[in-house]
Amino acid sequence: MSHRRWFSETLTPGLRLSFQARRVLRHRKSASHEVALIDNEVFGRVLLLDGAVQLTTRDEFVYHEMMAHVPILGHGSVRDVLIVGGGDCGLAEEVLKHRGVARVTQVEIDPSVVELARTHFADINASVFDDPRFKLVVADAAEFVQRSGASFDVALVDSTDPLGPGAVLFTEQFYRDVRARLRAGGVLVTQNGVPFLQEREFAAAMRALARVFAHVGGYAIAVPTYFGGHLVLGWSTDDDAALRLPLPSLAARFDASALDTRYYTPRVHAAAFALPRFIEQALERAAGRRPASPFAGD
Ligand code: AG3
Repeated sequence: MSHRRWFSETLTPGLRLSFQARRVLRHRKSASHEVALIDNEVFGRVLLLDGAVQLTTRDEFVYHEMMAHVPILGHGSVRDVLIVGGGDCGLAEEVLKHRGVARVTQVEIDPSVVELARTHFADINASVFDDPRFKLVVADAAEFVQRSGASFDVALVDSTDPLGPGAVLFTEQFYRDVRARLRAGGVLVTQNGVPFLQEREFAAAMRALARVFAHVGGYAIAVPTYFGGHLVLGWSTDDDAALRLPLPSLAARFDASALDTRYYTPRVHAAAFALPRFIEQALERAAGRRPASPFAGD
């Protein structure tokens, strides 16, 4: 019999996804979150914020590669990237692998998450802290995008789910303020949860995005510890050129980037926009139009 403690994701009423802790590395309330960091036999280090899994050492590559490389390679000439949230800095690491990226501004509300990740997720973020292109701003991102005069080619919202401090990052006003910070051809990618379990939240966010941007779509990824099936990353832009890029051009960009990936490939990039029907329909209903997609003309 083991007496090791179990930690649970409690995001969905009626369900618990539990991880046994070989070690509890941190469990306390910060100013904005209940933070739990444990070491688990299967997934390695597991970070939970307010009872929702944020990342694990074992499967973080899926989410971080797909959130970074799909918009950056699709856009093709990204210089300035805004990251909203992303306190573990695993996303910044993927973004900074692109040599053409000149500056990454990351706006995170909770510095204790950054400090914790710096100690315990060094294998996925150590390079970020020595990179002169990386700038961390400790602030509420909703306020930051309202008052900042900076411009970005890509904005990535690496948020928690729409509860607590993260809720403001799913509002129409926030999306309008982000849009105002994007250059022509700019793309916003958002964390939009697992539609199978979070259909209402997914639809609400897509509805808000569709009120703000000319083209709204999404692409699906499979992250083992985001329970409930595909997680969708939202894709919003006023210029859908990046979606119409032929696969051979994308493949050429990928080769030129010399990225060493474990999930992302140009084919996976294109295919991820082929959404399972229930997700595509939910998106279409919410947006009031067909999702922006490389397959939109099919
Ligand atoms: N933040 C997004 C986690 C979303 C999980 N939600 C869910 N399973 N419904 C990830 C932080 C990684 N940098």
